[in-house]
Amino acid sequence: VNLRALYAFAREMYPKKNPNPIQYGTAGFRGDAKYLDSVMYRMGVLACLRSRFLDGKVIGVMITASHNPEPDNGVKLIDPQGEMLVGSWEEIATKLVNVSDKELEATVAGIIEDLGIDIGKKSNVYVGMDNRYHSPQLLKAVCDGVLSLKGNVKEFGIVTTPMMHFYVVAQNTSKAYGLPTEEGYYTKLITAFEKIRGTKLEKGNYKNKIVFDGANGVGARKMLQFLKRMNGSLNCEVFNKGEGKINHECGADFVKVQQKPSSGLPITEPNTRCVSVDGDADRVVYFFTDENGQFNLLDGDRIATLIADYLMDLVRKCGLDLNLGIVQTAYANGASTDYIVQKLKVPVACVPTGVKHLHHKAQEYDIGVYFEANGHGTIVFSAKAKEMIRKSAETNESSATLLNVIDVINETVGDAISDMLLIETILHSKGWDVKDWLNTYVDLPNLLLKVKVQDRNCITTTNAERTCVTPNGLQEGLDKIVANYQRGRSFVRPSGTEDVVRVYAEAASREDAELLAYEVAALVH
Ligand code: 16G
Ligand code: ZN
Repeated sequence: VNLRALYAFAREMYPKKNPNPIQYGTAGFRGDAKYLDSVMYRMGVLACLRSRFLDGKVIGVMITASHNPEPDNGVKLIDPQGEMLVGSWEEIATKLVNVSDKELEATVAGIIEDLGIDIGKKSNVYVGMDNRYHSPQLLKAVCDGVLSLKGNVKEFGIVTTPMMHFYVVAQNTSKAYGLPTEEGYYTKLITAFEKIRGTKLEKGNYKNKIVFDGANGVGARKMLQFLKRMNGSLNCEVFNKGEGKINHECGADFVKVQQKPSSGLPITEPNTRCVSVDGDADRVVYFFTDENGQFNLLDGDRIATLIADYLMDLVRKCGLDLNLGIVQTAYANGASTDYIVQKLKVPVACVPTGVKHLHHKAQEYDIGVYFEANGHGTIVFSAKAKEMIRKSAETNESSATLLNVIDVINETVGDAISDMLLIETILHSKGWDVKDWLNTYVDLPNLLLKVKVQDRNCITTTNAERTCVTPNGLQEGLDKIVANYQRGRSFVRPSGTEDVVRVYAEAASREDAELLAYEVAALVH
C-alpha cells in the first residue's frame, strides 16, 4: 500500500472544497452536497483503515442526509456489529476531513502509526446510498477512497440506512442472522411477519389497510419491493414514491414537526392508518384524520408504549423472568412517561438526544425498547434473553411467537419498515385500530422552536439535557417561567445538526404550551 497515491487522488479528483471546518456529529457528516466529494473520499479512506484495524471485519458506509432537504447529503460509518462508529474514531474522522489535501498523506500515516494498524491486512467495506441525485457521484468518491488504500469495496446501490446496517451485521455474524443481501433482508422480515399474522388478516377493529408515505425517498421503493413479496398479507398503498423532491412537504419529519398530514396523499376514509417514513427510512410515525377532520399523530412515544405493552404481555405468557425497560429522551411527551410509570409499570430511563445514547442504555435491559419522539427507535434483546426465549419456544406457543417477533425487528438500528411491520403485528393481535391506540393516553400539547443565537455552544446541559449548566442563571430563569404553567415543562439545548438552539415546551393547554415556548425562547435570545 502506497500512501503517495492518496495525495495524487485527492488533488486530481477530490480536492477539498468545504470552506469551513466540519464535525462528525450524531448523524455523521452532513451538509450541502456541493462540498462533500472530498469528505466522501476521505471517509472511504477511513472506513478502509477501520476495517484493517478490526482484522478485516466489514465496515459500512451509508451516504444519505436522511430527512434533510434535497440539496444536502451526508455520510455515516457503521461499525461491525451494526452500531454507530465508536466515539474515538469520530474524532479521527473529524481530523481527517479537515486537513488540507497536502496534509492528507501525513495525517493518514499518523493514524496508521498511532493505532498500530497493519496495512498488509485485508480490508472490507460495504457502501450504500439513498436516492438523491448526487448520491452516485459521492458513492464513487467513497469507493475510490477505499481503493486508494487497496481495500475491498462492495457496492449495494440504493438502500435504506437500516438495510445497510443489516448487511454489515449479517456479514460479520452467523448465517442464522440472515443473508447479507437485499433478498436476505426481505426474507427474514417477511417470513417472521407472516408467521405471526397467520391467515386471518383482519381482527376486531383492525382493518388490513394502510396508506404509506415514502417521503420521495428510498423507503418508498423498498416498501414496493416488500409488497411484491408479500402476497397481500399486508394491504398497503404507497405514495410519494419519488415523483417529488425528497422530504419536501412529506415524510416523518414533516408530519412530526408540522403536526399535519403529508401532501401527496389521497383523501381517504376517516381514521385510515397513514404511515410516514423519512428519506432514508430509519424513522416512522403514524397518523390519521378522524371524522371531524382532526389530525392525530402517533409518534415515537406512542410506538414505544405500544410495543412495550405488547412485549410485557408476551413475556408474562412465556413465563420468563426477563426485565424490560423503555428509554426516552427529554423530547418524550410527559403524558407518555406518566403512562409508562403509572399504567405499564415499566422502568423508564431518559438519555441525551442521539440514537447511540438510547441504544447503549437499552442494552442494559434484557429487553430494551427505545424510541425518540421523532420516530427513530427499535428494540434490543440481550443474548441471555434470546437464549431463554429460544429454549422455551420448543414447548411454549407465546415464546415461539416472541421468537418470530425478534425476527421482525431490525435490532441494530431504527428501521421504519421493520418498525411498521411490528406495529401492524401488534394492532392486528390486539384487534385495535388507530383510535384504540390513541386512547391509551392523552398527549400534552407541545411546541418545538428554533432560536438563532451568536454561539449555540454557550449553552451546556446536564441531566439528559433537561437542565442547563451554562450560561449562568439561565436555568433559574427557566424554572421561574415554567412554575407559572400548569403541567409546564421546558428545556433548551444546542442542536447537534443545525446552528440553532432548540426550545421544547409542553403544558396543559395548547395556548399555554405556545406561551411557555415563546417566553423561554425570549429568555434564550
Ligand atoms: C440526529 C440523530 C437523531 C436526533 C437528531 C437530533 C442519529 C442517527 N440521528 O439526526 O437521532 O434526533 O440528530 O437533531 O443519532 P438535533 O440535535 O439537531 O436536535
Ligand atoms: Zn433518517
